[in-house]
Amino acid sequence: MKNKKHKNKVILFISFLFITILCSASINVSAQCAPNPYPSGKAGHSMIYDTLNDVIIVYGGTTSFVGDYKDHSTYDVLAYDCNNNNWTNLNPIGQPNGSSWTAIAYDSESEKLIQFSGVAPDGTYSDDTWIFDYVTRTWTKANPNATPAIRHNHVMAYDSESDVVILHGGIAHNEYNPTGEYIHYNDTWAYDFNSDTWTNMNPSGLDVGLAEAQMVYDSESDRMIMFGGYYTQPYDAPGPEHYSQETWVYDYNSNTWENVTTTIHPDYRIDHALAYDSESDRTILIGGWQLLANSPIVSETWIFDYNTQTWENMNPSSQPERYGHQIAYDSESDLVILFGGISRTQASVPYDLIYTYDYNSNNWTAMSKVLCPTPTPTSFIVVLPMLSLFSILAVIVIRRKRN
Ligand SMILES: [Ca+2]
Ligand SMILES: [Ca+2]
Ligand SMILES: [Ca+2]
Ligand SMILES: [Ca+2]
Repeated sequence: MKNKKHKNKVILFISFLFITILCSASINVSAQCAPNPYPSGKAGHSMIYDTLNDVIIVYGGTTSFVGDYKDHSTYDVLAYDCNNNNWTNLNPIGQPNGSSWTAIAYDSESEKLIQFSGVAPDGTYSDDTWIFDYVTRTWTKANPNATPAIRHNHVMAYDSESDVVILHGGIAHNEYNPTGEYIHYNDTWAYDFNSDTWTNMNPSGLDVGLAEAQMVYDSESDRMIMFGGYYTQPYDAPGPEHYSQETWVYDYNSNTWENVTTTIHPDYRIDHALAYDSESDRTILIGGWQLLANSPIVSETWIFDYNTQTWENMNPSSQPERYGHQIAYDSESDLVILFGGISRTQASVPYDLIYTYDYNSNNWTAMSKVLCPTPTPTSFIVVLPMLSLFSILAVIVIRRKRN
């Protein structure tokens, strides 16, 4: 009888202990947290939204402008899930040559990320085309017969109606040109992943090449929307004539560029960011750098509607001041996600916080930087009192049964 009572006590205590462990474990599982250490801030990185896997993919970029930015270049491939405010370092197999000021696009039909050229950490370029697969986390070098020339600060976006990636412009450093000048490209190319083919489109309408512009695809209108950038080197030459404050629209089907002129539009700029909000059918422009202005780093949120051919300055109540950042539109969450870039107050180490913008409410939100807890003695602060509480309860229950 005494043995049976003792057995009951032991079973009861083990049950409470088991429940306690389960409870404390479920606290950790449900916590929304970022990998610890949190990813470094970046500038000159590339960013797209992967529609199939509902994640923002961040590639490359530099983590610091102290000394030569190239010394701080990374080949990181990071995935950000806005629903859980969670980062994952994908630690891919293989790596392209270009890591900073390169361009990527997401082919949603083939479920592949396409990357072309850009600057490597040793300052070299290549005309490689690389393909990233999110599922296998693998980079594979494509082998097209012809490619665009080496370059950086070009733009790329994916035309989902025609299933091709469109590339425009960019520049290449003087060491690749016998005359010692920067090479400024005014070409437009199309890449088809399925046939691994680059085609020089030789379109009509745009006779200047733009570097450090931004371009997105308006899927409702089936048009590429490009804004800003500069025409000629050097990029920091005096005079606004170097800079574009034009809105250029490319139609792959008719192979034409169109200059959309509007009375109200953003001022000239480089290193701004564009994204296309498909739910609202609007192109969103954030920030940028106006070298010749009194406040060169821009804090602005503009909206372009190709259907009505109008720009609107949204003037939200608060917004991040940025350049060298990137934005991408998470269509599942209907939010624009901003990552990285620098400002007047943070000029050498890029920002690592995520901001979201909702066009429908015209509202910017800074996401909290909640780190996953590391397994330190501090976790016992939670577990120990819970254990003690359950032990006391167990003793009370056993004593009541005994009486
Ligand atoms: Ca494709
Ligand atoms: Ca449209
Ligand atoms: Ca929207
Ligand atoms: Ca989402």
